[in-house]
Amino acid sequence: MTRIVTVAAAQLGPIARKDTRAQVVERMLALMRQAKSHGCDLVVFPELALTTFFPRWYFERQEEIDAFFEREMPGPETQRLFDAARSLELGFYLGYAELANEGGRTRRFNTSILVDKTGRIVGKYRKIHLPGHAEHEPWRRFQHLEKRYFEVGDLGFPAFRASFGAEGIFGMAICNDRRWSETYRILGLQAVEVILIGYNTPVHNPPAPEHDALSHFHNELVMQAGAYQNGTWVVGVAKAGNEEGVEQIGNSIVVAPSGEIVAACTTTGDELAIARCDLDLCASYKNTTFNFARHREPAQYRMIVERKGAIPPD
Ligand code: CDT
Repeated sequence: MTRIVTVAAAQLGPIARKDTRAQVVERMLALMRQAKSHGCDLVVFPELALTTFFPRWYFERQEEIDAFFEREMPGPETQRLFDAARSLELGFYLGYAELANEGGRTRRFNTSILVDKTGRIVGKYRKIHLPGHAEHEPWRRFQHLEKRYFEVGDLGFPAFRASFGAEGIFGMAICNDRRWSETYRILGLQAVEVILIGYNTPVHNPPAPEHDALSHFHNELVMQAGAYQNGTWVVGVAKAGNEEGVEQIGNSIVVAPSGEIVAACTTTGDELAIARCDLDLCASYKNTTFNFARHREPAQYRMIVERKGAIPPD
């Protein structure tokens, strides 16, 4: 049996601060049309895909910060993406900054949504692992103020049953989440078959410049391991290139449940990497080496953690 979902990792090159949402959406629509012409079912865009990566700057005025946020989804500029999903019969994953009003409180999250081929939102995720810092750190060449501008996501790591060419179980994560094994395992425990991940990763890591030369290696390492150890496809998609003076890795990839990279972008501009993902390949790993029901030993993990006095798992 084969369940094929043809996926496009839709990498975006740099987005300048002066670029409008309409200009960015136009670039995304071009990638969607291109993906359709290659027979794709699903297009995956990066984290915070509609604007420049604004946490690199320290802003004091809240209205300056809020200018980067979406108050509704779809909104006036993003409606065209939903219309294209419907007319092209092509799903998409979109990362954006979400401004929500919940319980009479304004809340800000680094969010992604999964939209099906009819233009309906079938899944939503709010980034949990926020990297960087909350206070202005002038010693850095550029800031990484996600801990200042966003709340920690409050939706957990939900998996969604959805259909993109074939029916499967889909999960989402955002950028720094991909470095954490918990991300993949929580989704893996829900039998996930495809994990979609958008990211913005600078080549230079101010607190640890000794890691800079390893940025591509670490990017591939975490997604390949996460895919293999959970028997799932992983689609990692970058906002790439020199954005407002900050060099960002591209290296967008599609990883098979074997852990092998089966498609990759080769530029740091707008580019598609396309892969025919057979969701039934997941079973070959989920039913053997990583048969969780048979081989995981959660009771033992709890005892080890408790004996060592570490924080016990929930
Ligand atoms: N956007 C985001 O989460 N970026 C972080 C930068 C951390 S520097 C290692 C990332 O994990 O890619």
